[in-house]
Amino acid sequence: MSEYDPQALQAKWQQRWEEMDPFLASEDAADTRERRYMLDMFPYPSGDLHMGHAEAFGLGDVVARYWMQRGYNVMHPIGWDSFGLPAENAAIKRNAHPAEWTYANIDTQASSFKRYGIAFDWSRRLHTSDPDYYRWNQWLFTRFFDRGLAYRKGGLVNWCPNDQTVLANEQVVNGKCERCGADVVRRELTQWYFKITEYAQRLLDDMDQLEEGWSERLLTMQRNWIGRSEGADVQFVIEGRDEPVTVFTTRPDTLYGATFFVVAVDAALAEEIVTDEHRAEFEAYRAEVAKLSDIERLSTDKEKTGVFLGRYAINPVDGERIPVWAADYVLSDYGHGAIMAVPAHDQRDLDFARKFGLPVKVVVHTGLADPGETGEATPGEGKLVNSGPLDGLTKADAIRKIIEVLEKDGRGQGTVNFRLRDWLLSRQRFWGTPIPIIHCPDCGEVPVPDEQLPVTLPDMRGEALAPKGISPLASATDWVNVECPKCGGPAKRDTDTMDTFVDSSWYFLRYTSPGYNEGPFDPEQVRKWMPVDQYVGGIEHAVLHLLYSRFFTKVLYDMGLVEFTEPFKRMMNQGQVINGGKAMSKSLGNGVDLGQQIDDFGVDAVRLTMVFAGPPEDDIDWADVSPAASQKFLARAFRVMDEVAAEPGVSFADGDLDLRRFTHRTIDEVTGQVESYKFNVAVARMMELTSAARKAIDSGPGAADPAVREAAEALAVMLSLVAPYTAEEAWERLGHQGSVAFAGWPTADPALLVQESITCVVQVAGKVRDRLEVSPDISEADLRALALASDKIQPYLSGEPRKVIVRAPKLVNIVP
Ligand code: ANZ
Ligand code: ZN
Repeated sequence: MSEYDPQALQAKWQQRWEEMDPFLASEDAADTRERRYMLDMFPYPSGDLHMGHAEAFGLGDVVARYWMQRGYNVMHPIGWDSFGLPAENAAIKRNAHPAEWTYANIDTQASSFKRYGIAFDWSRRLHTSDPDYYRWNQWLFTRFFDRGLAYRKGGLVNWCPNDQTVLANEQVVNGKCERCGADVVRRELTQWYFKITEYAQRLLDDMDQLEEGWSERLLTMQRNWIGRSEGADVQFVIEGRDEPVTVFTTRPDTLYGATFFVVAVDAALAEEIVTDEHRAEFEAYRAEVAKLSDIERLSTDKEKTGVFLGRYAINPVDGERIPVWAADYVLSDYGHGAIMAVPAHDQRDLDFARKFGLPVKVVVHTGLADPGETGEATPGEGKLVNSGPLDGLTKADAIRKIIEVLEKDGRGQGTVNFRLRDWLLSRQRFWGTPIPIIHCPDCGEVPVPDEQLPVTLPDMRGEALAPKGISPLASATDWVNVECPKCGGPAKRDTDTMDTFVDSSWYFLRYTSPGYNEGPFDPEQVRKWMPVDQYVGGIEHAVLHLLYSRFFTKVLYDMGLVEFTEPFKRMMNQGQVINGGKAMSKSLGNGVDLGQQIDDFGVDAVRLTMVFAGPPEDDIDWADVSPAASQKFLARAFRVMDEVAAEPGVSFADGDLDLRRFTHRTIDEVTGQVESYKFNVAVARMMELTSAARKAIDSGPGAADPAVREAAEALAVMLSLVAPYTAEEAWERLGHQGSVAFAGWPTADPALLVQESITCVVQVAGKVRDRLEVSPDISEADLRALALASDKIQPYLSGEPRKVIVRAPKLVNIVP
C-alpha cells in the first residue's frame, strides 16, 4: 500500500503539465468539436493569490474541466488587470517604477496559479499594462471619440484634497477617500466621459437575453443602477426670470399639491436666482454641503437642511405662488436639478416641509390619515382631490390627462429619465493608459492617428509620480509637447490616463486572438468563441465592470466589429471566504494565508474544501470547514483507486452488479449536479462512491472485481474537477496514459439505473393486506391486475370492487 503524499504528487504533476501544456484551446480548422469559453474575472496583481482567488478560480475550474471531460474545445484563459493605483503608490514609496512591483507580483501569481493546478490556456496570457494591450485601449478610445461617445465636459466631480485626484464614485466610501480617509469634496473640473447614457435603454432592454444565465439579484442591481423613471418634465415660471425652469417628476398627477419648489444648492440656478438679502446665508450653506457625498445627501435619516432663496415660482396649472428653496436633498446632476415639492405624497418633501413650516396639501385621497398630522407621506394609489379637472381620476388616468394638458399648453411633456450618469474615465495618475488626444490651439482636440499608437508612458519613477493635483504626466515636458497631427503646429498631449475599468471592458475579446495586431481582436476568432459561455467573479462587480463591458460590447456591435450585443451568457458570483463570521482583515488578525494552507494540506484538499463548503454563491467560513478532513478523504479515495487489481480494459459487464449500479447512479447524479452547479453535492456523492468501493474491496467481491475498477475509474475522472493532482496520479496508477483531464466524462448506463424491484403496498379498505415486489416501471393496468389477483387480497373481495385506486408503482388501494 503506498502512502498518499500530496506535496510529492503536486511536484510530479506540475512538472508533467508544464511539459504537456495540456489545456490549450484548439485553433485547428479540422477540429469540429463544439467550443466553450470559460472566463474568470482577471486578477489585479496586488500580491500573491489569496483565499478569495482560490475559491473563485477553483469554482471556475470545475466548469472548465467538466467541459474538457465532455469533449468540448474549451478556452480557459488567464491574464492580469495590471494598471492601477497600488502599483503607483508602491513605486512612490520605494522610489521605483510601478512596472517593477506590477510584473514581480504577476510572476508570483502566475506561479501560484500553476501550483494551484488551474487548467489555464497559458498561451493567451495578457497584461493590460503592456503597450501591446493598451495600444488598443487607445485605438478604441479614438473610435469612441469619432462617434461622439468620448467627450470632455466640465462638471462637479469627487475630489480628494489629500491625494489631489479625481475619484470614481466607487472610490468614495461614506464620503471619504477610500485610500487616505480624507473628506471627499465636489469640485468643478473638466474631465473625459464615455456617453454610456446614450445606451441606457438598450442596457435595460438587452437584459432579456440574460434572464436565464444571470441571477435575479444581479439583474436587479443592474436595473436599479440604470434607474429608469417614467414621468414628465414640467415648466415653472420663476418671478423675475425670463426663462421658465423645468423640473422632472414621476408624479405629474400631484401637480396641484406642489406647495414649494426646491433647487439643488450646488446648481447654477440657485446661485443665479438667490436674492441679495439671502445670498450670505445661501453661500454659507453651500460650503457646508460641498463636504458631503451623494449618499449622505440622499440619506433619508439625515435631518433636512436648506435655505429660502427669496423668490417665488408659479404653479403652471393653478397659478399658485410657491416659495423657492435651495436644499441638498435635490441633486444638481439628476433630472434638471430642481423639483416641485409635494409634501403630502413624498416623504423627503414632507420632512422638509415640517422642518421649515411649509404647507402640506393632500391631492390624492388614499384613505390614510393626513400626512401633515402624522408626518407620514402617502405615496400610494387613490382618487385625485383638490385638483381641478383631475378630481376623481385614478393616479394612472390623472398622469395621462395632466400630460395631455401640459403638452397642449406647451408647459411640459411626458418623458423618461435615467439615474445612470456618463462614465467619468479620466484620472490624474500615472500608471494607466494615456488618453490618445492632442490639444492644439488651432484644431482643438485631435485624436492621435493610428500609426502613432501606442502612446506609451514616459519613463518616470518614485517621487515624480506623487499626486500633485494634475497628472504626473504633465511634468514630462518632452513627452507632452508634440506637433499637432492635423496642422503640424505646436500642441500638447492630454496628460490624463484612463480609468482601469476601460482596460477590463474588452479584455475577454482580446483573449480570442492574443497576438493580433491589426485591431484589438480578430473578428474571425471572436465569432468563433464569443459570447463567453460562463463568467465567474465576485458580486462586487455586479454593476460597474459588468455594465461597462455590456456597454462596450454594444458600441462594438454598432461599429460592426462583433455580431452579438451581450458578452456574457451566464454569470456565477461566488461568495466570499471569511473567517470566524467576519471578512478577513489585517486589523482583525483573522487572515488565512493560502500558501500556508497549501503547505499544510496540499492543493487538492484546499480546492476540495472550497467546493465542498456549500453552494458557490454562499460565503465560506474557513473556521467551519476542515481541509484536514478533505485531505483524509482524498487519501481514502486515492487508496481505493490504488488498490484496484483488475487489469485495464477488463470488461465491466462481468463485475459485481450492486457496485456497478451504485457507480452508475453516482455518475448520473454527479452529472446532473455539476450541470446545475451543485458542486458541493456532487462532491458528497463522490465520497459515497469511495465508501462503496472500499466496502466492495474489503468485504465484497474484492479488489480484483471489474466493478471495482469501473468505480475507481469513474471516481478518478469525476474527482479530476476538484482534486486534479490526486486524480492524475490515480489515473496513471490505474494504468492509463495521458492526462486524466481528457479521459472523457463517464456515461451512466440506463439499464443499470433501473432499480430491479420496488415494494408495492396493497390496501383493502385502508388496511395493508399485501406487499408485492414489482418492477419500478410497471403500468397502472398491470399493477391493478396483479393486486386483484393476489392470494392475500382475494379473501377480502366479493366480486368486482367498487373502486381501485392505483398509484404505480408504490400503492394500490381497494374499496370493496
Ligand atoms: C413630485 C413628486 C411627488 C415626486 C410625489 C415624487 C413623489 P426617481 O424615481 O428617482 O426618478 N426628483 C426629481 N429630480 C430630483 C433631483 N435632481 N434630486 C432629487 N430628487 C429629484 O424620482 C423622481 C422624483 O424624485 C421626482 O418626482 C422628484 O419628486 C424627485 F408624490 O416630483 B417627484
Ligand atoms: Zn492643430
